[in-house]
Amino acid sequence: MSNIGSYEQRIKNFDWSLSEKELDYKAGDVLNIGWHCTDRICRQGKADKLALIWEGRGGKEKRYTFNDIRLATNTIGAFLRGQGIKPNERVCLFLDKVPELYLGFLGILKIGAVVQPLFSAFGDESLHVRLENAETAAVITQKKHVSKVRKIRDKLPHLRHIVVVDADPAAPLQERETAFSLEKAAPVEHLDIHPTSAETPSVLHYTSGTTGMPKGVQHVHYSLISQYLTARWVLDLRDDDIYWCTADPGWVTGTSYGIIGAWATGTTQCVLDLGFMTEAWYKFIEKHRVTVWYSAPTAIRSLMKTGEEVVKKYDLSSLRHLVSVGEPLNAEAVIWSEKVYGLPFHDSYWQTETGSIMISNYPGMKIKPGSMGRPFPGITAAVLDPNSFAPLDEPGKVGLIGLRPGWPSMMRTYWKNEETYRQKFQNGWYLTGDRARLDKDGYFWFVGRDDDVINTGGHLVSPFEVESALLEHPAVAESAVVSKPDDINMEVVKAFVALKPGHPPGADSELEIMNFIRKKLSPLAMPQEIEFVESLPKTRSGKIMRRLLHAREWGEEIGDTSSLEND
Ligand code: 6R9
Repeated sequence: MSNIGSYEQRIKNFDWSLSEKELDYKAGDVLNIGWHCTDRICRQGKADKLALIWEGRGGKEKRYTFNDIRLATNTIGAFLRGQGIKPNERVCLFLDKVPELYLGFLGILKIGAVVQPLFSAFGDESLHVRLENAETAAVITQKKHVSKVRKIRDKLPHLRHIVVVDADPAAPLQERETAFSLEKAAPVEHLDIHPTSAETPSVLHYTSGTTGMPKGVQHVHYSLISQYLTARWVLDLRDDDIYWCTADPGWVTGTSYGIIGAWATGTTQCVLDLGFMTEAWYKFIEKHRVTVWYSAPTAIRSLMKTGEEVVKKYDLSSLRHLVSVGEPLNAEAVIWSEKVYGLPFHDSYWQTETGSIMISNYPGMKIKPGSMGRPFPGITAAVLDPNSFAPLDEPGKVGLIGLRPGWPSMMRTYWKNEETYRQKFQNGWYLTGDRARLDKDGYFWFVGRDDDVINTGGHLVSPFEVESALLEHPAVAESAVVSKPDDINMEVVKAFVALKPGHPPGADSELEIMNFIRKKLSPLAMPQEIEFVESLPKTRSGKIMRRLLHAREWGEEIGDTSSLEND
């Protein structure tokens, strides 16, 4: 029996106080995510339970119990406090997926400071924009990344400390730099946790940059109430699970569920400090007996590309629940995973701004492949008319996904950008900027970003639909569909396609694939042009940067590309 039990029962009379009770929280209490994920779990008699199994390059492994992470987060917190970091100041984590990233995150929260996690692969310019905007007081980094910070530190008057977690005793540190070694520091048994409350700022996440300039999304400690319960009911985390969230904490999935959701529920989680590699991933699941796996469509598509044969080389029988987030999960991928792993991927939909899962497929609930599922209990989601912002009554109509504000993990503002924040609300709804349709059973079907839908001769074509169809073609490994200008139809469909090995690009392939789509969807949805590429531009969280391809087609400015994978 899953944690959520019956979805229908759960949505009746749902109240967030249910989650508050499970976390022993009452309005007005001190609420600190750092404490909840460590000290509280130890007090529940799980001090010796494994919290983190970490694997680095070359198979190097480290293990931490809940007591170990309680001590480590105390130690980091005390160190930062000793450096003069004050509550509410921003501390940036600019680290690979090393243990200090996960432990630093909670240590910063324990002293009431605000965590600003950034992808370690960011270049100095991307880093500069975000540190300047957040007026960040300290950056915690590794020696391999410190040169990027050195390059920009003179332009950052607020940056007082650059902390290097693996400083080389032989290489001298420079101005504002301090060495801190978690392994060598004396463990701090007792730390005065800063008495943060529900509305105290906690995490400042810069959005993935799929649209426009990066914005700092401000979350508060009360987000825990949503993150905890969604981890229990969507990820279905239980006491004996070995959980693997493949997301980097530079992305909200890696913090809400790769740190907070995992540890607030007292779950053992593993981390692999390595990019995507099919066989290394399967080996990791086999070795650690992973039971719950939270990943993203881009990874799933890559696994599909490597095929079924390789799956047979590994014992993946420990897996019991698979969940996906970040991009549309194509029906094809759900069917494929059911076939090869014996388990379907469950789609989940949310955003940096929402802080936790909003719409999802729940364990035990019927999956309609290609659908995102239904709203989490306590979440009111609707498909809105794009002009009146009133819910569309008729099922099947495409509109904007709106969410009724008021759930615990909703962003509180965009950092220093209240105006843009306010513009996200209309007629009492928070506008996600995504489009979907609702079916008669209350399932949401993603159509595209509000700015992605292709209007060809008055017919709306979803790039997602075309991409899904393209994936069903045996030669197609990956695709991105954008609009391109057209004299008669205003816009037509253009596809960028990466082919599987052994399938040569060329006019024949192009015609073949066009016909395939024409037959499968409609002549309108058929790409008028297919451009074959080696790979597609992606954000660090794996989203295809359609915006970039779109801008190229329309001869527009490309805008901020700081979160591009290959910049
Ligand atoms: C968690 C996260 C949010 C945007 C969102 C939407 C897209 C996320 C999706 C999905 C289709 C899903 N998105 N999950 N689209 N199906 N299951 O991804 O946050 O990086 O802020 O991105 O990603 O467009 O609006 P974030």
